[in-house]
This record gives sequence, C-alpha cells and structure tokens, in this order.
Amino acid sequence: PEVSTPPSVVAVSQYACQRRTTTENHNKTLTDAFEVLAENYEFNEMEGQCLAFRRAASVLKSLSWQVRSSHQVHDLPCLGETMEELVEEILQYGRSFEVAKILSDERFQTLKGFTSVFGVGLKTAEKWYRRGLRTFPDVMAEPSIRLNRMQQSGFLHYGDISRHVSKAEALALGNIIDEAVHAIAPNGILTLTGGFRRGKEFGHDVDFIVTTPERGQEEGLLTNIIKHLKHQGILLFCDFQPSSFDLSKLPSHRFEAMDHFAKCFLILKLEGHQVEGGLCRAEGDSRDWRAVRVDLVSPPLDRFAFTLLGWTGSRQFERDLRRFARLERRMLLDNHALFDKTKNEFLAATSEKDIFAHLGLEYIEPWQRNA
Ligand code: 8DG
Ligand code: MN
Ligand code: MN
Repeated sequence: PEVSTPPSVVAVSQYACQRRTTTENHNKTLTDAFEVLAENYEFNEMEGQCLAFRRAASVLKSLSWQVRSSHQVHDLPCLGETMEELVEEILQYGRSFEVAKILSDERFQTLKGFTSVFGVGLKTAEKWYRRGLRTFPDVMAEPSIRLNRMQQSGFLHYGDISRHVSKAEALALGNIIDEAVHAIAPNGILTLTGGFRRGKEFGHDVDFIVTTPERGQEEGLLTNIIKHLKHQGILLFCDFQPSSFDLSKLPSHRFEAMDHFAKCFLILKLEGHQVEGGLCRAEGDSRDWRAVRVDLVSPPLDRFAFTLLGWTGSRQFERDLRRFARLERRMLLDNHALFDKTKNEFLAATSEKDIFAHLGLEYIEPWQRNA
C-alpha cells in the first residue's frame, strides 16, 4: 500500500477513542510482535505488562505511515524506552529474539492451542498443561478430564470454527437470522455488530444485536429465535444466558465484566448454497456445510445504543473508551449505560453519536475503531 511519511508533530492520543484506526495496518510486523509479547504476559498473569504492550500495539496500528526508524516512535504515547529498543531490533533484524523464543516455547504453544478451543479459558488450559497434557489427543485420552458441553462442541467443530468466517458467510447468516427474527416479531430489529461492522473482511465469529420495540419482550424474542433455528435443524450448539440486568445499577468499573443482557453463544450450520461465492472450507473437505460461531445479544431498545457501542469493539477501543470516560470525564460507561459522577445522573442516548457527544469526543465511525 501507498505509505505516507510521518507528519512531524501530529499529536497521537494515548486513548484509542481519540484515534482513527482502519483495518489497514502499516506496521503489521511490529504489532504482531507486540501482540505475541502481550499474550505471553497474559499467560503469565502479568496484567500490567500485557496491557502496556496491547496499548502500544494499538498506537502503532493507528499510524497512517510505516515506522522505518525507532526514532520515529520516540514521541508516540504508550511506547517507552524498552519498546523503542524492541522496534529498533525488529527494524534492524526483521525479528525480535525474545518473540522468537516465546513462539518456540512449549508452554506458550500449548496454552495458545488449548485456549483456541471454544469453551477453554486460560485457567483450564493451565490446569491441563500442569497435568502434563500437550496436545488435543492428550486431553481426549485423559480419563480424569470431564469436558463441559461447550468444550465438547469446541473440540467437535474445531476444524470449522477455527477457520475464519468471510464477509459473504456473515451476510448469509444475517439473512438466516433476519428471517427467524421476522417470523417471530414483525417489528423486530437485527443489527450486525462486532468485527464485521468495523469493516473487517474476516472474523472468528459473527455478532448480532436483536431487539424489539415491545418493552420487556427482548428476552422472549431471543429464546424464540433459538427455537426457530433448532426447528430448522441448524442449531449445533447453544449456550443461552438469561438477562440479569438491573436498571438501577451503576456502570461497572471493570471493563472485562460482561454485560447482563440476555445473550447466547451459538454454533450454527451454514450451507454452501446460502453463501454467495461458497463456503470457506479446508482443502479436500467435500461437505456442503460448515459450522460457524454466532453471538446474539438482546438489550431493551432504550439501551440499544450502549450495546451497539459496546459490542462493535475493538476490545482495545472499548477499554480506552471506558478509561477515557473514567479518567478524563469522571463518567462510568459500560454496555448498559453512561453515568456522570459529577452530576450524579445517568445520561440517556438513542445513538452512538449521543454517547460520543456526552463524552465530549469526536465521533469515530465503526470502521475507524479497529484499534
Ligand atoms: P472477531 O470476532 O472478528 O475476532 O473480532 P470481534 O468481533 O471484534 O471480537 P468478538 O470477540 O466477537 O467481540 C466483539 C465485541 O463484543 C467486543 O468488543 C467485546 C464485546 N462483548 C461484550 N460482551 C461480550 C460477551 O459477553 N462475550 C463476548 N464474546 N464478547 C462480548 O461487550
Ligand atoms: Mn466477533
Ligand atoms: Mn463475538
């Protein structure tokens, strides 16, 4: 791609919500390396370091130019001296010694493999590693391991769901779910969110918000959609989580706290004839269907804007929105609401633009949130 030279002193914000980050990354070699280090810190429960490297990678992703010398990162936020040295090493040798060491590390490789299974988190992966298990067959052959339903489906459909989902497949799933929504609620509303709303060509799943103008009917809508998909014979797995939403609660302080709206994590069967240009499948796979991960969340309509903003991501963009709200505005933001601690009141919003305006932020389009 065409690469412009660095504008000498254009201030880059330390907050992703004050940067415009498209899917075009001019510094992929660097950000890939930073993300390996971040993940390794995560595997070693060094959260501060993990976050620091994720933030630095995100700053590099936002640049409209390619870093060609480590001096160019000197004035960027979130990149300290060690990171500058790391950039220098990668620019000079094409790779980092430390990153290469991590990538060939047995523990890193094993945890990476185990956590890539749907339903297997870091805690479980570590437990298996400590027991001496290293491969999927090791796990399968271990009699003392009891896989839960989600993990069983994760292993069963591993080949399919570890394969990326294309935009054409996401659109086809949108049609299928849209049909289900309207068979149940003629005025139901389906909205694509997650990575595909940010303009990504590929994703690891497809995320949707479903809601209805009928107050209090959102949860029923979701359970009926699930029934409909099951009846069609395309529901391969469903983990439904009912709403635990409390209107009076203040927004959560912790980002990673998940939202309380009714939602479900699904695996659906997608057929070849439904997808323009066909399915993404492995070489030599002759089936005319594949399994795909789909997330549905169902907020009440008056919380739709918060949910849309929260589920569009990226995760780093969300983290920084919340951090910005808290530290720069004394406000608490999450997927349900925005609370102004100074005024001691909730701020309502009917669109994402309203929320950016409440926060005193310039509006950032979804495709500029790939932080
Ligand atoms: P990808 O699927 O293409 O890999 O990227 P993505 O679409 O950005 O990631 P995602 O894992 O599907 O998450 C999309 C957004 O959803 C992300 O900003 C975090 C948000 N999210 C919540 N609550 C929950 C939840 O309970 N589970 C999951 N998986 N994501 C959630 O706000
Ligand atoms: Mn997604
Ligand atoms: Mn998702």
